[in-house]
Amino acid sequence: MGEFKVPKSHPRYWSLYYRHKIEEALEAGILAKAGTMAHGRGEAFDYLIGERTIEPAERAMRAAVAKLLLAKHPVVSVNGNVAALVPKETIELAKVLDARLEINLFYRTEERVRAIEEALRKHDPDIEILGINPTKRIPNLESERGKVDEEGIWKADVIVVPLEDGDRTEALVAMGKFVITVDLNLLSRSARMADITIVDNIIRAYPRMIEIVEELREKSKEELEAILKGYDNEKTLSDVLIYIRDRLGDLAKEGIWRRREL
Ligand code: PTJ
Repeated sequence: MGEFKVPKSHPRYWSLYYRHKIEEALEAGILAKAGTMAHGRGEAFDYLIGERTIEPAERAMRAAVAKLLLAKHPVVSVNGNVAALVPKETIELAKVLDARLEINLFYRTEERVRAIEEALRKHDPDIEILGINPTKRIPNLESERGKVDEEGIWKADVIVVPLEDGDRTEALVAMGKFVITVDLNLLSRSARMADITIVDNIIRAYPRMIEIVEELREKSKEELEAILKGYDNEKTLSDVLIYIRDRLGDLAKEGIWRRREL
C-alpha cells in the first residue's frame, strides 16, 4: 500500500484520508471485505447530516457516557472497521471509562483477530484485550458470529458495539445487555434495536465521548441517573430524521448546484 499523497488543500482531504485507512486495513487483514461497503454506506449517511456532530448525537453521547459510568462491567467492543479508523481512541475510551476491551467480529477468523490485536498493541503494547480465545456463545446466533469472552461481553452489563449488525445487536439485547451503538445509518436494524443509538461518525464520536467522560466524571450517581432518565432514544432518532428532512429542504431551497446555461 502506497503512502497517502493527497494534498491537505483537497476539499475532501479527510474523507480520502479515512478511505486510505480503510484500504490499508484491508491489506493488513484487519478489515472484512464487507467493511469497505459498510464504510461507503456510512459516508453516504454522513453527507446527509452535514458531516458534523448534530445535537441529537450529542444528547445520545451524554446519556451513553452516563450509563457507562454507572455500569458494573462496561465493555467496549472492537471490530475491523473500528480498528481501522479509531484504534487509539478506542483504547483511550476504554481506559477513561475503566471498561474492558473485546475484539468481537461479525466475520470472525483467527487471522483477523490477530491482525486487530496487533493493530491495537501498536498503540499500547500492554493493553488488556479480550475476545482472543472466547469460550462463550451469544444464544441463538450461529457459528463464529456469537463467540464472546466470558470476562467481557458475556459478563458485561453495558456494551458499546459500534458499526454493528442488527441481528447481533438484537441477540445482545435479548441477553439482557444494555447496548450502545454508533451508527450513521439511523434506519439500520442495529440503530433501531440498540438502547442508545449515537448517529454520528465514529471518528468524531469517540473523541467527543472521551471529553464527555471528563465532564461527567465528578457527577454523583443521582445526577448520572437523572441524565439517563431524561433521555429518550426513540425521540432522539426521530429528531435525527427531522434534522435530515429539514436540512435537505433547506439545501433544495438554497440550490447548491452549479448554475449553467444550456
Ligand atoms: O469486522 P467485522 O467482521 O465485525 O465486520 C464489520 C462490519 C461493519 C462489516 C459488519 O458489522 C457489518 O456488516 O455491519 P453493517 O450491517 O454493514 O453495519 C455497519 C453500519 O455502520 C452501517 O449502517 C454503516 O452505515 C455504519 N457505519 C459505517 N462507517 C461508519 C458507520 N457508522 C459510524 N461511523 C462510521 N465511520
